[in-house]
Amino acid sequence: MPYNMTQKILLEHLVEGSLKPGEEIAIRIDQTLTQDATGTMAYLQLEAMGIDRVKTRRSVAYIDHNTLQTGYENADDHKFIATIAKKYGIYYSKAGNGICHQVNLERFAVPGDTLLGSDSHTPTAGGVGCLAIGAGGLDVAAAMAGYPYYLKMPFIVNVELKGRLKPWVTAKDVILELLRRLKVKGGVGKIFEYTGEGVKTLSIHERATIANMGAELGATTSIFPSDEVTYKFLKAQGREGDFRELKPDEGAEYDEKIVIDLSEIGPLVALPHSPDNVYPIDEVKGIKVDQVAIGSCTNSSFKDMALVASILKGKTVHPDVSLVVSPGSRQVLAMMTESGILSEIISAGARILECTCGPCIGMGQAPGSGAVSVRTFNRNFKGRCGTEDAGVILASPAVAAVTAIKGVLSDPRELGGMPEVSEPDRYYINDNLIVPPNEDRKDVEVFYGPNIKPIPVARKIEDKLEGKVLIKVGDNITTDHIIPGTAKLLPLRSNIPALSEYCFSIIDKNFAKKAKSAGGGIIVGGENYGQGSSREHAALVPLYLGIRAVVAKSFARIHKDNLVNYGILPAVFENEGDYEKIEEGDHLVIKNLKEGIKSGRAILENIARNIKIPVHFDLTRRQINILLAGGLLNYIRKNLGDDQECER
Ligand code: MIC
Ligand code: SF4
Repeated sequence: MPYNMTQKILLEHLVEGSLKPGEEIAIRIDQTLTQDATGTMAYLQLEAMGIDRVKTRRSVAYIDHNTLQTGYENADDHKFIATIAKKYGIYYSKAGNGICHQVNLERFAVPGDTLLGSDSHTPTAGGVGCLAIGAGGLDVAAAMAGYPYYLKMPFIVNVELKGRLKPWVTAKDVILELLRRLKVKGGVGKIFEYTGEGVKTLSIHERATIANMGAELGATTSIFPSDEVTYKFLKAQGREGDFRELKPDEGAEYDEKIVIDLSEIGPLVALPHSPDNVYPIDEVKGIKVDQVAIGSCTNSSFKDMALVASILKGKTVHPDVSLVVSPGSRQVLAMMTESGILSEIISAGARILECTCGPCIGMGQAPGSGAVSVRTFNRNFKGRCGTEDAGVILASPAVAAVTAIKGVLSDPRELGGMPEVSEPDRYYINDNLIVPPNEDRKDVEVFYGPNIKPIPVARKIEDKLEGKVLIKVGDNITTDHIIPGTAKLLPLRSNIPALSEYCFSIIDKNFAKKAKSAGGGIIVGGENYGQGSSREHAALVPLYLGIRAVVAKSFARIHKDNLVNYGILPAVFENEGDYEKIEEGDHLVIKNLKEGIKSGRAILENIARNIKIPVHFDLTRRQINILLAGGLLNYIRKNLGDDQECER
């Protein structure tokens, strides 16, 4: 039988189940990655699993998010992660080495491998044909401990790329075109597999940009073939030994098909406050801009920087604009230095930042009040940049660079001919900021700073669930709404009690107070509740505040898994219109919940209005058992045992 690329990799890694869309499957995980904003929790959970060393072929802990050290917290967390890495046989990529997804692509991603990462943009590695999935920290800890990763078999969408991009049109515009067509929930429950003649016209970093922002579609992952372009890239990274060809078999089948003619796309931008609020540049150019930020795991490769430099060369950044540039990795920065493009960018007036996530997660460079910031990043949710009333516009590096010079949102095509920028034949290779696993791990003492507080313990589901509706929110609520990032709150990622004060603060500053005084309660949400980041803090903080259930029209994949992993019930309205029948302050009850969870359905009573509302639970058998056991950690401890560990 002919297989597509996803099926090939899944079959090679299948531990349980069959590849029928919607069925639960379990796959063996070859590699994991964590970053520092999700890593502390993931490693605390790994410790609780009582293993001696990681069971994966390779696990890497990156320091790239929480790098502003305005107090002791982030530095302490880094030391915790460094010592844990030593103890459990994990590679440790130090601060300054680069953003996890960029460094992973350069140094570790392998075609045909499975990778699980505690960051939603883990699919970036799909650029080299790796099946890379983002998950909550607890799921990643379980994978490090050797357990397989469970997921509902997604539908596989074939995106056929035809033709070739026109000058000044980039990979960013391709994924913005998909977001324009499908919207932020268009990819939920799906894997996007790219094929077609157009693929070979794209470099690995261009492919990675597209795979990266598949996360904004809500997709489980995105994957490209591994071909001669991949071989050339791996060889240039000194890793040709990792190459393996990957392509779909002749006649391979897909659940859906989308065709994109690359030559028909023009430069696009996403206006505030959603990555799917996409417009052709022609329709929106001229908007006055205060800040331009170039970087992030989406667009910070050497080629991106070289294109930016070619636009900035000999020019000066507009007097009203602050241009900040953060190269994706030290490899990129070193090559910018060697090639001279760094000085071109500096001469134009750019401010050079560390090779980290930086402004993308509001870790510095928050724009001024009411400011407009054009960014080559992947998310523009309200408040994410650190300034609640600022507006972030997502754009390609070409649009960003020309905008920085002109001071208004501009079309790079007005610059005339596009400079030729090619990928290097050899990248700068120096892994001295990656500490390899220690063979002698016995005497390693793990360092715990005073900011590390115990993780809240998941509760077992009770037969009668009741509570007050503490907040009712609309569609596409992101995990940035549930618990924001930014330089102020990220240092509290290992301190859930302190972090909990900010739950939903972007929507309702009194939420935490209300939740505490009510002794917990229920959240009501719209469609695609919990989209965006993988941060399990968006489940841990509500758990700490006593939230027992979220009732929504639909859920984003990673967040739903996180809720289940921490014993919070995700319930879905049987009839979407019933969303209107609940208001904040209503008292809700579900009786016979255990039976309801097992049968997949229950009745939610709105006591205040005397209305009965049918809800269902879209849970796999395993998720039902996790909820009944009181969360994943308890489930692993009680129900599995070492004999069920994934054999390698
Ligand atoms: C993000 O881009 O939102 C983050 C910060 O990288 C998150 C992880 C986190 O919240 O720590 C993600 O994408 O998963
Ligand atoms: Fe970092 Fe931004 Fe990428 Fe998240 S999206 S990993 S914050 S660069």
